[in-house]
Amino acid sequence: MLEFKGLDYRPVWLLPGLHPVLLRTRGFSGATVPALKIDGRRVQTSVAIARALDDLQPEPPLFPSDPEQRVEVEEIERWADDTFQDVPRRIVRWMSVHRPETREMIAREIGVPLPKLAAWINAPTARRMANKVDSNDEIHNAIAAVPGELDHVDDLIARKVIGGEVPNAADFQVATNVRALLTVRDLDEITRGRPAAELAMRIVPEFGNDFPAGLLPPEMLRGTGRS
Ligand SMILES: N[C@@H](CCC(=O)N[C@@H](CS)C(=O)NCC(=O)O)C(=O)O
Repeated sequence: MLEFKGLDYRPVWLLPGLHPVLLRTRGFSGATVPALKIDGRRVQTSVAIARALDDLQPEPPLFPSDPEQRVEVEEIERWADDTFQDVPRRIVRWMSVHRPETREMIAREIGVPLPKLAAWINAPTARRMANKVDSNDEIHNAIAAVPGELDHVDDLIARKVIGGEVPNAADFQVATNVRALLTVRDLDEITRGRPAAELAMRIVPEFGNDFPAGLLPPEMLRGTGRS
């Protein structure tokens, strides 16, 4: 969204899992990233950030000026933030607990010194993060939900509420979550070659490394083929 608006920014990467604490030490009151400092003011949650950026730099706008269209964009934004987001969240957090190599991959990717040790130290934190979103109980449901949620995204694109030439706030909220699912290569059969995937790659071409196939149990993937 910052790049869309042509705003200069300096990204700061925090070690996943430890980031809630690191955010506190930087004066943020909430525990989640993305977290933004704009001229000393702190803004958290992607929904609040979209609005803060529109206030700061109105052009190009993240929301349509037509009130009805704005309501529609805000509804999709809310769905992606409240509901859809839990799908990639649960899957990735499940892997970070049950597949320790994913913790090492992440540590290595963000350049933490001694990634093996960092992955080991981060185990209890990974469990806590997974528990926060009921990853253990919900992993089956989360995987089973992927085809339906992506069909819904394809449908929104077909209806042209998202996926237009100029992205809106809902595009960013939806596409980032689809992009997170694309990194889980076990889901390739469900995620690839559909409009949702194209949109995700257009909005977020770079998203860090993929999680290689073979991490999710095959029995959980059964029955999730193309609907
Ligand atoms: N759409 C989101 C995403 C927020 C989010 O869930 N971020 C995760 C990334 S791992 C987080 O920081 N979680 C910390 C926690 O749940 O304690 C937002 O509202 O900003």
